[in-house]
Amino acid sequence: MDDTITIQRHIAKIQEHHPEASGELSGLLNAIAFAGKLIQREVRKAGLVDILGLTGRINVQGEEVQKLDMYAHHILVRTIGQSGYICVMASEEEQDVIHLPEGEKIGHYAIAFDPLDGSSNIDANVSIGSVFSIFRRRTPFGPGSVDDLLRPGREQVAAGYILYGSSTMMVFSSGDGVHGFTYDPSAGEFLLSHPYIKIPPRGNYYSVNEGNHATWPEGSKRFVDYLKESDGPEKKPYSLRYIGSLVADFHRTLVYGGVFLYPPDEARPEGKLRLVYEAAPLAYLVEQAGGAASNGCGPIRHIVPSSLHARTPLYIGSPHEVKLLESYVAKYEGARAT
Ligand code: AHM
Ligand code: MG
Repeated sequence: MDDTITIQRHIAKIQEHHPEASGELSGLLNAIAFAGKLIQREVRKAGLVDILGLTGRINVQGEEVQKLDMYAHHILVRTIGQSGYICVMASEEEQDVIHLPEGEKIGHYAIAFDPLDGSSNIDANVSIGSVFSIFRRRTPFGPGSVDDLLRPGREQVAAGYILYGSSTMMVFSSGDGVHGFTYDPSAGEFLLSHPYIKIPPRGNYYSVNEGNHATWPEGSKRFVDYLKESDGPEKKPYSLRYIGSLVADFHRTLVYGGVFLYPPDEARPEGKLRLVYEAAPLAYLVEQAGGAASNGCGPIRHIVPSSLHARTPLYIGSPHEVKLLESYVAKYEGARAT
C-alpha cells in the first residue's frame, strides 16, 4: 500500500487534471469521506456501547429502522447538507427529497445515498456499507428538486460506497476509473490501497439469496442451474458466496469477479434493490471497472427511475456472466418487461 496518497490528495490530483472544474465535486467527495469516518467510528463502537437495537420506527420501505441507520442518515444529511456543494439530497431513509435548510449555501450537485445498507446484519457483526450517487444538477438555479435525481444512471458524475468490513474502505469513481482507499485508524485517513480497480472479465463466484429460487423467473433459475453444473469444459461449478449485505457482496464481486444477482420473485415482482440508492451507483462503478450491470434485459444505466424508491432486478459483475444471464433471460423469458 502506498501510504503517502490520502483520499484528499487523490481527489486534488483528479481536479488538477480538470482545471476548468470549480472544485465543488472534489469538495463533495471529501465531505463524504469525512462522513464515512464518523460513521465508521460509530459502527466500530457498536458492540461496545448500547447503541444497537431498534428505535421502534418503521422506514418508508416498511422495515424496522435500527439506531445506526439513523445515525448514518443524520451524519450524511448534516455533513453533506452543510458542505455548500449540493442543491438537494435524497436518503433511502426518507420518502421525499431533503431540501437544504434556509440560508444554507446551494451548490451544483444532487446526491442520493443509502446511509447504511445491510442493516439486518448489524447485530451479527457482519459487514455493512453506505452507498452514494452524484449528479450535476439540471434544474437551473435555486433549491434543487426531485428532477435532479430521477435520472438514468448514465448521467451520474460520481458514485461510490464506504464498506465497514474487516477494515473500512471508501471506493469511488468520478469517471476516471475506480479507486479504493483503506482507512488507517491511527492516521485518521483513507489511504489509496486499490488504484484503478478492474473486475476480472469472468469469475468463479455467484452471489444470490438462493432461498428465493422457487419463484424466480425461468431465465434466472436456468442461469443459476447452469453455474452449478459440474460438467463441460468450463471451470464449474461456480462457488456460492452470499453475505446479504449488498456493499460487501458487491465489493467481493468487484475484486474477485463473478456475478451478484437479485432477481425478481413472487414476493418482490419488481426486484428488491432500489434503483436510485443501490443499483445505479453500483452499476456506474462496475462499468468503470470494466464490468456490467443489467436488469436482465439491458443496462441498468439506461433505466429512468419512476420514483425515488423504485426497485429493480439486478445482475451485476463480470461482463461474461452478466452477458450470459441476459441470454438466458432472452431465451426463457421472452421480452420481460423492463
Ligand atoms: P436494506 O436496504 O433494507 O438493508 O436491504 C438491502 C439488502 C442488501 O444489502 C442485500 O443485498 C439484500 O438486502 C439482501 O436481501 P435478502 O435478505 O432478501 O437476501
Ligand atoms: Mg439498502
